[in-house]
Amino acid sequence: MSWTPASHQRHHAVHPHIYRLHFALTDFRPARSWNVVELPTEVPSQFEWNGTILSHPGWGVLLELAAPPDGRSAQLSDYHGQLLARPGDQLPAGPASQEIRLRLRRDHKAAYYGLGQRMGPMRRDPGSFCNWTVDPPSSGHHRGTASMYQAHPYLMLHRPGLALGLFLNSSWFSRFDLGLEHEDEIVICTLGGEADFYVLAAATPAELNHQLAELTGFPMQVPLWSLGFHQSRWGYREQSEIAELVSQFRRRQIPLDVVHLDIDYMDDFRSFSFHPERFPDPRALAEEVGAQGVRLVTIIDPGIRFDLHSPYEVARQGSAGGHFLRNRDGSPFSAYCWPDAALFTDYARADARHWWGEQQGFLLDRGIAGVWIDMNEPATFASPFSEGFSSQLPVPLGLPSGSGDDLTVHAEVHNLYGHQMAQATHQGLQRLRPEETPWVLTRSAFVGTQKWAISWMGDNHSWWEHLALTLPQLVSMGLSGSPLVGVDIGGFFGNTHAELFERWMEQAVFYPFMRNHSALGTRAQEPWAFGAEVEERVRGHIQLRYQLLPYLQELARLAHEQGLPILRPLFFEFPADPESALHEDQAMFGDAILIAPITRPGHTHRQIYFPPGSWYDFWSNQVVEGPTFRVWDAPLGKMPTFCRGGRAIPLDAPRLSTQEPISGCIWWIFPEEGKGSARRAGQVLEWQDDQVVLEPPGACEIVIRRKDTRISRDYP
Ligand code: MIG
Repeated sequence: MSWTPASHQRHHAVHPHIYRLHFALTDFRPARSWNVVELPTEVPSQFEWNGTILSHPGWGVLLELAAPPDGRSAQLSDYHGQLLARPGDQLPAGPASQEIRLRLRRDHKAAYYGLGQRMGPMRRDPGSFCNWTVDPPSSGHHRGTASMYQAHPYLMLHRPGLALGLFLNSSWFSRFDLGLEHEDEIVICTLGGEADFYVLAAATPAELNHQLAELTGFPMQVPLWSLGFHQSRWGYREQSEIAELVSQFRRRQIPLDVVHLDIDYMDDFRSFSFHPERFPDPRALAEEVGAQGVRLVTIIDPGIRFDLHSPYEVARQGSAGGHFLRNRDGSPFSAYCWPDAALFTDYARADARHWWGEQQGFLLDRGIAGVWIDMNEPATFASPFSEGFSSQLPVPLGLPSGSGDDLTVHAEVHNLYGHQMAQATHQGLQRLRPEETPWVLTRSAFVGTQKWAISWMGDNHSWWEHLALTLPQLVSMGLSGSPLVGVDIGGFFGNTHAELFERWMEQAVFYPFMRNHSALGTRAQEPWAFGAEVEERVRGHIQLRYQLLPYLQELARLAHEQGLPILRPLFFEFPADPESALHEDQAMFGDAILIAPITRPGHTHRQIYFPPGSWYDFWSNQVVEGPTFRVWDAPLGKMPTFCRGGRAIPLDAPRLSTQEPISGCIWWIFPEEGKGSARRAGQVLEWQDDQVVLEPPGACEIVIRRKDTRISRDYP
């Protein structure tokens, strides 16, 4: 039975385990150059689609339509009170305002996850979510914030034995309603008049993540230095302040690999400029900190100062080359941001992306190691910042963007603005400095951005609540195909304080991206800002990060080669254990380390769920046999951390920077019956009972941490 006319639906497999279901209200349009799907060809498969039900002999019914796809004409203004478009702005006629709606039966035996960067619980149903990139209000995002900086129209469903992915390949505004509109339905709507679904079926979450990476891109490779500790702050105003900051780290023997320069370094907020007095010689600065093992990263904003008459060439060149967005009448489109009136690169055009990529040469010539791209939702404002507080004024939905066959309106590429800016930046770095792995950090992103950039979760607050929601947020990013993520340690807005900062630092040891960052005018939060005792413990946390680098590096490799998350929800590792689905205040760091952070003031112990298996306390070697619950001590400085029986973990001796040689390393084996293996770059460890083989031999000490031994803070 088929409800929609055959000419308005297409269906075929693109991978033995990925089936494409594509519906159109009227005609299908040709694929776009920015299509993020990387599997174009049709392949044989065992999927069966009968017009209503998609099934597979391995799993039975995967998805069932509750009603025929239908359409209506729609407008876009706000969503659950959040501003998405300029007041009064209209979606242009045609596909832009055609909403197509699909109603699927909700699987009450399953839990729904994914949907990328959100503020609520990891388990998404019941709930309502939209995909539209915004810079949320600085008063603080919270559980009710419908839209964040990134958009991921990717839903995951899990029930024992099945991990199902549903990627809606639409860059237009879309929304997913999980059981709120109709208790028994999943309702998915998108503008653009076409619903192009990829249904991914796998036996385990790990296989599903691999397939998602095959479909939308494998996470980028990251250089080792980027896995070290990053120090940042909005408000480091002088070159000398940066040099002093780095010497402080060194004097205090605190490991550090990267310092970020926020907008303070720019000359009047011009992207690709340094302030002539405050940052007179960036190259000398890069060399000075480089000699201490530290690299510099600079922030870059997409808004280019609308300044065609000064010696600043970027705006002139970009205009002359036709690389900026233009109004319908051909005049330059301009909006307010940090440099007041600004021009915006049209990243949907390949030539504009190339031009933008070339601009990175300015930074590379000055010894900058990586690029941090911000405000790329894009965030645009109603009046100049120089005149005081300004409210947001989104880019008009009908603004032309793209070129040739891909000429379209902003509404189609809005969600891709950060994604394509990341692509342009990454490819520029690659072209200009092919001998080094590019490193780009982005705020806005879409599905597929993982190929071009890592990301942070934007402007959080120094609130316990924001610390608590970090784990669910980061593991959800990993489930959605973006494993390389972190949040501002200590909180961005607001003033942090000793206890919150410490608890944040001890959790952040396990973030794929570990950066301390805070807003202009807030209390200092460098590792020594809270006195000697806190500094001592915080140094220990950063040292632990450096000791774990060989393990983390291996996780980054698995992310790059297999699409695996680095921080994983418990159910990812224990998909057959229903209890593991319930504890989002714990996570797995890879497959071998369980963390159970403290995220509340004053608490010095907590309940921990131990999934099936043996769990060795990292600090004492006390062993717990799961599945079980325990109440565990968690004094400051000893966040509950456990190693999984049957696994091995490589640790390096602490060092101050990844540029220093490794002075010693150790393999900890946590025995369980039978055999196991583990690797670190250049080395494989295999064991069977007491027989241990290290290949190549000799490089690291091997310690079997037996169940009956006790240790105390036993760093190599
Ligand atoms: O309007 O560059 O999320 O990390 O410090 C604020 C200043 C602009 C927002 C980023 C934040 C950064 C800040 N930026």
